[in-house]
Amino acid sequence: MHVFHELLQARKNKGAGYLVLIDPDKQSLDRAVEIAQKCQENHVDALLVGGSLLFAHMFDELIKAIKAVCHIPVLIFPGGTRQISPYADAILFLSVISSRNANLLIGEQVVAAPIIKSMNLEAISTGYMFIESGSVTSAQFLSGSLPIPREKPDMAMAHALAAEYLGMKCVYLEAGSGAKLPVPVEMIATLARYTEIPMIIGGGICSPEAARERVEAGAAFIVTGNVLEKNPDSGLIREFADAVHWRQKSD
Ligand code: 1GP
Repeated sequence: MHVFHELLQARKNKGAGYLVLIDPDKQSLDRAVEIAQKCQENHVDALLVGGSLLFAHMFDELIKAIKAVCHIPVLIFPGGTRQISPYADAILFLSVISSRNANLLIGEQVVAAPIIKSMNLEAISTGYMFIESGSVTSAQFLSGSLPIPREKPDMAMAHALAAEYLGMKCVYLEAGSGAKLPVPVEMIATLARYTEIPMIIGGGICSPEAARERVEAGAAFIVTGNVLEKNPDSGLIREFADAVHWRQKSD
């Protein structure tokens, strides 16, 4: 079964899906594998691997090591064309639709596409948009683009609708890793009213309650990164999973 289809099934059965981001630059390989294992044991639906930069020379090794101990899907969440690996199950094929920089909209994708094809990786077409989150995040800074203002849900909705009409499979509203403020609930609710493609919401989500509020507003998938890097506690992972999987009570 294709990874995207599997994720949509998880969403259908559980209400929403819970994804955990593992940034290779934020911890050692061993610790990353340990977090991945805990995620699998505590009902995380899939892992994202990637980061804004990539200092660590262990991208392939990390994914291989995770795949050796985890059967949940591992998706690449690339900060650039250096972050492509044949060992992953799929890649979020991002186009930064909140930007007006042609390179981020189509240039990087043209470089990456033949590599992805040669690796036979599943590419999940994703409209990626930065949402203002209280301060400039690494991803926003590196992209050199302005985020969508947080008090303008209609602006985000128009971008998501454009992504849908362009045939993208999902949109990703990104407040940025470690964001002061997560994507506003009202913005998610507006998108849910007008668009049909699934919404991935990430950046600055620090509590199960914040995750749940966003799911209730219409998020299809919730991503957390920092909160578990700081405290990779199995109980906390399970609380997040339970909050996101509102249709299913965990055992
Ligand atoms: C995923 O970048 C985020 O979109 C992860 O953000 O590290 O703030 O959870 P946090």
